[in-house]
Amino acid sequence: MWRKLLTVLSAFMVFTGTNQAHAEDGYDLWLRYRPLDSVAKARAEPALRYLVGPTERPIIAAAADELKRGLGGMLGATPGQHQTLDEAGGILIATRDSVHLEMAELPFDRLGDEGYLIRTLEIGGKRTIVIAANKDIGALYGVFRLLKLLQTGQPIDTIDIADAPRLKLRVLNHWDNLNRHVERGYAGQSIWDWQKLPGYKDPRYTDYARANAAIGINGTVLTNVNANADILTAPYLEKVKALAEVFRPYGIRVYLTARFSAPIEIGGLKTADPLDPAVRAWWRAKIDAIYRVIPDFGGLLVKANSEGQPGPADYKRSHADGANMLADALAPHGGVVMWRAFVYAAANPEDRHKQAFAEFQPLDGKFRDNVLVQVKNGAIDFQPREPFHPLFGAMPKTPLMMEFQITKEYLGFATHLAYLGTMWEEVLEADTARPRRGATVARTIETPVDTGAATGMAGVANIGSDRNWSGSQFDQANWYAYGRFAWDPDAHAEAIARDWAAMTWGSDPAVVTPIVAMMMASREAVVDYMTPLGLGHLMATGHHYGPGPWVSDLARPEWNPTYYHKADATGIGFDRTKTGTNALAQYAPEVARRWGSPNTVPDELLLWFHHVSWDYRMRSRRTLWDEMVVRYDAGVAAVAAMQARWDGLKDKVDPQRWEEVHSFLAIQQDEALWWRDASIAYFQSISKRPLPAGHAAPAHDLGWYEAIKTPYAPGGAQ
Ligand code: GCW
Repeated sequence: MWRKLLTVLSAFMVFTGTNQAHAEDGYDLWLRYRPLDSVAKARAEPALRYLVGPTERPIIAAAADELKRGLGGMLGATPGQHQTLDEAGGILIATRDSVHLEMAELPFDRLGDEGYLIRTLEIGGKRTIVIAANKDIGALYGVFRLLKLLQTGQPIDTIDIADAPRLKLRVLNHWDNLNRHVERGYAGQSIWDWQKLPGYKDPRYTDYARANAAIGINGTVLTNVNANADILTAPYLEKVKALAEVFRPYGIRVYLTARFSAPIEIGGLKTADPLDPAVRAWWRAKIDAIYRVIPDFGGLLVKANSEGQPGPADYKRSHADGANMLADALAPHGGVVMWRAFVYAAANPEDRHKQAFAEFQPLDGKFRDNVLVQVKNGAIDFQPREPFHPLFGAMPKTPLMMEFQITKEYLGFATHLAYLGTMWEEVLEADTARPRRGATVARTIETPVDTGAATGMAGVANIGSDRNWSGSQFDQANWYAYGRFAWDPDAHAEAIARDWAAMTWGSDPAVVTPIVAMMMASREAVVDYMTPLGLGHLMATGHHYGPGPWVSDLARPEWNPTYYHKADATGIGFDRTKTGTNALAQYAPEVARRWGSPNTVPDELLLWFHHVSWDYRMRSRRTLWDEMVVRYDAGVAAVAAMQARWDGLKDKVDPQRWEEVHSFLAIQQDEALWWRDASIAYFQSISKRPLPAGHAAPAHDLGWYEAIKTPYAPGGAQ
């Protein structure tokens, strides 16, 4: 068989030339491909002398290109192209239908449409690395995996890996407006330069696609959920088409947001009622038109009847009525609707925590097969810590898609180092206990509701026009980790951090170990200095930059921090037990029981579910008030510890990126202190308790903190 394999091959490359080192600004993300050290290089080189693959296919061509680029960078030579593979070994990229693999008996059935395997085989006494998949996209993912092995310093002498994604839809949500403002974006403008599209396809779009394909992302929603109907007009669809063409060789489909009132705004109709035949016909025609322009269009994402967005409730119709109308129009083309469950209503006095569940859970089973309900990880809004959303596990007949926020709207924007992998892992491994114990959130989103039904995860992107893409070097890790969790919701944050650190900063353990330590402690530090012990939503108004726990005068009650912490002379916290709003009843009885008593709820969620006395005895034996102060200080101290670790890396990483991180950590230190001082000053004005011994008084009085205004903080809603 291998004779055949070795003869009918379309292209391969040998190495010539050298790789140029260049200054580091973070642009290369996890695709840096810097030269390997001499030992790793010597180990890798013999096996990698040749590269083979059917490069007439666009995705395979992209895979071959990437391999060439990666090996060229890491081994210090550029592969050249040849027509046949000789007996010297090499890399074969192939799909199941390839004649080269006819006799190989590889376990393709386990790989699905997007999985791959990588195996080292002896051919003529030489090593050949076979990257094989059912479809081309699997081969591309396999190439990225092989490159990762090299980047992270793994041996490649004998490889035997088979991997496949656990979720079907792994998409980014860009909250990008057509004027290039990015809502909750802290990394510059939108990378979509609509003005120059379709005429100019910025090379950056290709790099975006490469970076995403490297972590398995297979879809991107280009536009903000606070939607503008213009994106659905013919001129914009031509622009979207241009982007779709760039992304296609990387297995990435484009999706758009649909403004529910588009039939009125761009269609000239009088209504957008989803049961009105003219409205239905309008959407059908619009969606047919989209597919004529973009045949592999992914589908639509909708935010309806939330925060002022139009929706089916405007016509007294349900979310299912609205979603199903779009789903019916998309179904003939294989498209999906991602319908967001992030809804809460101005007029509804009910605990905001309960509103999405109350509205959506009764609709279980009422959505078409090609609808996914997209649920934020928690019931409020991407706080530094929230319990998992009670909808997970509670809608067994409806595909529920996880929505994470990669951009750090509530976690200090770009300058606070906060690795979100630990937060996502915490949510994904939480036990919903539905229908029985052990049904983690990960399990509920991974398990299709029927054979072949859609599954998915969405991440609100932190990508912008900044040279480093994400606003800071470390925020790249959140984009990276998101992709890894979307591929495998049972993945581990620490292993992901390790890979990212090695690929981004260098695989030397003296670099990786302290960086991973910084990352793993970082999110808890933010929780501690902003919202310890289950507090949440205490950020300043509108932009959410800085502390605002005192704010109580906003039009809607649930926009006010005081609504969330409910501090008064007796104590602090939101009673969501039976004596309060009973939001706990939306969880499985086992979960509700555990969280329903201050004695059994973890400290981390105490004030989320309970209003407790300032003098309540914590597990630490400290009073609640003392414990709060201790936590604020622990958060600030954790930032100082990150600074010390980073200082120790000064000579071990490149100067430009080191300086940037160093400066950002100093900003974070100042702001952590600001949060700590402002919060203590405010809560002490209510608790009237002294600070525990050894903990300093805030630098200023409460009025000083309340007077701080930052109207130009970036990323606001527009
Ligand atoms: O987190 C909040 C943000 C809004 C956002 C909204 C949502 C896009 O503050 O900016 O709007 O959630 O998720 O729809």
